Amino acid sequence: MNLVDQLLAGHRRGLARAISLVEDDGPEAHALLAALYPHTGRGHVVGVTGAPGTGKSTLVNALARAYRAQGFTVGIIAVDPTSPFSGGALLGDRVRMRDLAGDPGVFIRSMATRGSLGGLARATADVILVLDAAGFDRILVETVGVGQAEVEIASAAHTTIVVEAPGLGDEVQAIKAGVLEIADLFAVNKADREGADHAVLALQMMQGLAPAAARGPAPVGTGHHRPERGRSAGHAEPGPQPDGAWLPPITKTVATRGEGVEVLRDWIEQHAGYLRETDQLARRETARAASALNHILCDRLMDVLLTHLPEGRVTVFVETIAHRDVDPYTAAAQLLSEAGLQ
Ligand SMILES: Nc1nc2c(ncn2[C@@H]2O[C@H](COP(=O)(O)OP(=O)(O)OP(=O)(O)O)[C@@H](O)[C@H]2O)c(=O)[nH]1
Ligand SMILES: [Mg+2]
Repeated sequence: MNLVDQLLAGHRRGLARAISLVEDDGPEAHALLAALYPHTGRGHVVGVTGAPGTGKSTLVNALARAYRAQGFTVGIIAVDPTSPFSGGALLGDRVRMRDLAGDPGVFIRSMATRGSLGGLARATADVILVLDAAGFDRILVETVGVGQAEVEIASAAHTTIVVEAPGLGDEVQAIKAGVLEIADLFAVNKADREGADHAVLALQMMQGLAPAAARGPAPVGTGHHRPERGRSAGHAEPGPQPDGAWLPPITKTVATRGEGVEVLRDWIEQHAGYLRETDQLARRETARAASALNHILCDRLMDVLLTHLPEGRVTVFVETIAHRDVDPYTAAAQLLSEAGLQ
């Protein structure tokens, strides 16, 4: 049986091999992805992002269990742009392995950067395709932080959960990172700790919902704030809005105890339904396709450029730009011209 057939038949050995292949990004990988592509598009991809230590791994673990309880299969990808290791060397994943090990309905893969962050985003998108083709119903992708690479990785997800935790200067972090733009759902994790309600209120205020005094914070796992008290026009319920938009719900969770996690899972499913029922899914798929093609073209064009230039030529220009002897636009034009590409 060839690798594609093995993978489509759900053989684990094939899966692990296929993932290693696409991580290495050789010609074989491209042939494999081409063969798998017609079999993709079924799995729902959930990005889980947030500041270090907010409990993303624990939450992903708990979500995987909540999905397994409903019979869904789950692929997990842990992306750590800061770690030089890959292949399950991350602490959070060891915790996870112990918990979910031996369940054939769960597959876990850790990925770390070996080259550029852009390369990591590309590799992550490809591994998602492999897990999708292998038939995993839900694919959970954990990324640390909220930098450019994470935003790119989030663009590969259908549903993005931003995880906040009390005591991390949540408001400042959230606003700085522009999480409102990428969040479909908010999880205020570590809700067993002081300050969780404050984090919920801060998020609600960022969403333009309600002066803090008007409403009490929600108990763990209710899915959102209490909407009744002090409610007036403009204080919308979370989820789908009359104008077709989606207002990200805020769920308090205690990932270590699994509290609120089923509510979070159900919100993911609601969001998936919302995407299907509106034109949003098609729009996201188009955005994903554009981003994938963009990455590949950038990589390829860079390769082409480099093969047309003498070794070290780009570095020379970098130095001259740094010394202010030339500006980057002129340098780029010069390099393209030297390579015969412009
Ligand atoms: N009190 C409390 N601790 C939690 C909760 N969830 C996670 N933790 C703890 O927080 C610590 C960090 O959890 P992780 O799941 O590794 O957090 P993470 O966001 O994946 O961390 P990085 O991947 O390093 O960014 C661990 O010690 C967890 O046990 C929670 O709901 N309540
Ligand atoms: Mg983690």
